[in-house]
Amino acid sequence: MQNINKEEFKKSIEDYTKVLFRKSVSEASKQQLFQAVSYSVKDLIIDQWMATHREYEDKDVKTVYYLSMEFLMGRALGNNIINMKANNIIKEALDELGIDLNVIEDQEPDPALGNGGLGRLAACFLDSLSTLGYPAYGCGIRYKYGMFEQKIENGFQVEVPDNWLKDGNPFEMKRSDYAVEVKFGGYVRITKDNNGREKFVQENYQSVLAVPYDLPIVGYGNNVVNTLRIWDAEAIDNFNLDSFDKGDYQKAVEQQNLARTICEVLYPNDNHYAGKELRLKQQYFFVSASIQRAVIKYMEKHEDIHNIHEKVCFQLNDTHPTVTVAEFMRILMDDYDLSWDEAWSITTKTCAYTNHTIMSEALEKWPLELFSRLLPRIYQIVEEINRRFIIEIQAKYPNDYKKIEKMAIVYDGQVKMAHLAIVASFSVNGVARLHTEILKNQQLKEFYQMMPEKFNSKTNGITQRRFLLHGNPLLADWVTTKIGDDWITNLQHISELKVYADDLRCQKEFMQIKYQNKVRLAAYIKEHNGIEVDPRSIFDIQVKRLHEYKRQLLNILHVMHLYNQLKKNPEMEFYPRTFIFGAKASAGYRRAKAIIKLINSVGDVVNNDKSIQNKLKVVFIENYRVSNAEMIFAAADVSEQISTASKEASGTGNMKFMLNGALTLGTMDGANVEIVEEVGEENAFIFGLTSDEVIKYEQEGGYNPKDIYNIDQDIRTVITQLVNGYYSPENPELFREIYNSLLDSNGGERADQYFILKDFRSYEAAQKRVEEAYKDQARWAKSAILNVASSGKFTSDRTIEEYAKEIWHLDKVKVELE
Ligand code: 26Q
Repeated sequence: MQNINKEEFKKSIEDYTKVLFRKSVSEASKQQLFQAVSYSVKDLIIDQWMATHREYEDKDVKTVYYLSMEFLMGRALGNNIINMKANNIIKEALDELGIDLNVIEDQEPDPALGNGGLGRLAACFLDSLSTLGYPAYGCGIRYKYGMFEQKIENGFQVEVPDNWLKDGNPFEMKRSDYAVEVKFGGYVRITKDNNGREKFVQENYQSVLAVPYDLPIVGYGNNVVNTLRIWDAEAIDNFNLDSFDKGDYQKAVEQQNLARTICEVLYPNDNHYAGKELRLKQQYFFVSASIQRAVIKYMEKHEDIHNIHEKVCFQLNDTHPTVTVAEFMRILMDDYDLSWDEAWSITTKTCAYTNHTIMSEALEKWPLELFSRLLPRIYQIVEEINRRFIIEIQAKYPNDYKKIEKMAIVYDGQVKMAHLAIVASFSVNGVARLHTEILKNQQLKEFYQMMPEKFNSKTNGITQRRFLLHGNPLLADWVTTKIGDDWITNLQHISELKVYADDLRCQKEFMQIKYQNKVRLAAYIKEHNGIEVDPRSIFDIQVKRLHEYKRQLLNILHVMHLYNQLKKNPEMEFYPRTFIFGAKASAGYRRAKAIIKLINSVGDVVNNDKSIQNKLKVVFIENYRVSNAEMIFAAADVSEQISTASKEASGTGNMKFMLNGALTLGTMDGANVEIVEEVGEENAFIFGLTSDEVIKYEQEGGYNPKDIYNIDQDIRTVITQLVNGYYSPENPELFREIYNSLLDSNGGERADQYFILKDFRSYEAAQKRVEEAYKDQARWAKSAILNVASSGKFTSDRTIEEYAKEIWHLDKVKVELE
């Protein structure tokens, strides 16, 4: 590790406030101090960053390029300081300057270049890659506006643009010398080269300049700094806007507009495909730039392109970067004169694909018309991949046209990106064991039967450095006092805590820490929501993107039911409970937004009803994001993971809650299955249909929720309250759509397609078990400690080791500082 000199660091901060803002430390604003501190930290990172890349070049290492439309990084300053193990010294330095590090950290905008799970997973992976010493680039887009900021107005979600770059980003580094051109549209002219071979030339295209910005990814205490490279688009400036030639002028303006729009904004869709032209432009833009650079970099060190797969791997984060396949083929054939077979052989040894969802509405299928117009050369290559693949299908399954219908890449006027990704990749993985099994046996079964060797499972993980060490310092210190600090890089060892689970004093200490974290969250809620919550009540939390399959609706319907019971019988046994929600809904997802309004409406009624003596509170935390998530996980007693079984590929919030000692209340879905396997069913609350049962119902065309509605009086009461103005007297029709979705089928959509009424009573029973368990504080504490102690499997360090060994075949490096 590098030695940090406190006096020099203080001087650096003083210098930066001067140079950047012409101010002394005492005159500078908090935001200016954040900038000065961040630049000073970046200075400390630079030598490690350079040393890492020198080592990579010297050893000519194999590198993974993690291609992702999303990187949900969260704030960098605090994380960088922690990973440099510079927390204490920097705190001291700032103290001496009269600056509070927490206040400074709070000035940083939360870089939100992602929607939810998939983007945050990419961020955790980068942290682990650096910490483990694996050579890697994250490749993505430098959106000018990230995930919108959510405001709640009168209970409704309102989206506010997230101008995260307005004060500049002190950690980024523009690399203009690495800019490349990316071409769109036009047509392909076929000519012959000197040897009579066909050459494909794209003509009359529009292009933009892709300019990379690099962000350092600091490994924990090991001098390794990898790079997150995010691309911005600039106008190509070789066109003369003063030109009198009308055609040129028009084209120059169009190119400028293209450059302005491509990186403007992140699509706020989560698990939902929208066939927008700009989205495809974004995909090709960052993919083409990343692949071009990867090839140039390789060729700087090697004579011949034929062995590039020995040094380079492209990991596709879902289908969003799948044009990688065709772009790489294009470069190999058109720029390096390889034959189809040579190019195909290399491509299929370089690309690997991760599937993150089985939700059919998330599958990317691009209309041929759009795809071929925007990417004419890429489209030709996709057609040829498809043609050859269909010949393979026919050879293997003669006369079986069903197979072609199910597996073709180009079919029904669409390009099916998942099929392209599978056919061109040497590895196809799911993100939890159950998810991978569903892929193999249901959703991708034809592909699995034809190429079983490609399929593998990599259960997701999370970084304990952000979600325990940084987010929950009290618990982190407690763990370290008990078992030492090895868990920070070897989470498996956290199982050593198990011996303390039965120890009364340890249980008390643990519950005391949980209580303090609940006090911290209660203060945040008081400040942001104006709601008073009791930190002694059970904190029951569901935070994640709002989606019907995640069933926030089941949760709030159950709250409505509890409230009805309390009203009927105010003296009933009832342990005080605070139900906490946090969720952004995609801007165009009407039903999801109605559910947010419902949660807030129920909160308004319940929280202001004196007759229930504060036993029940409902809080909706505005603008849920990485920075407040860290605090929320730390304060949770109950972790709500209640998706319809088979729908949640993995979930990663479930792991963050577990690491912070919350007990899972969940269905047997995604990684919940493996969580329960690790911690034991007696330390979790499992309910609901199994994925097999759900899949069986679906194959039979669903079930009839009216049977439940007719028989079950309590459920009927709750459902009726959706439309009788009980929670929306000003507009009783507000929740009509939700009501209808639970009882009636609609077009292709089944009634209650996510089995909310079907699982309601089972959920209620599990909630009763939660209450009983919590009353026995010793038993609860034991279970909570066992959750922390059993979370070792769910570190992203383990996940990345598996990817590195089984898919990427990377070697670790050691970086020494001179
Ligand atoms: C697709 C096309 C057009 C616009 C947007 C999209 C789009 C964007 C984001 C489609 C899907 C996503 C995000 C998916 C996602 O976050 N999936 C989650 O991935 C996690 C990490 O593997 C899992 O833990 C979750 O279970 C899964 O839902």
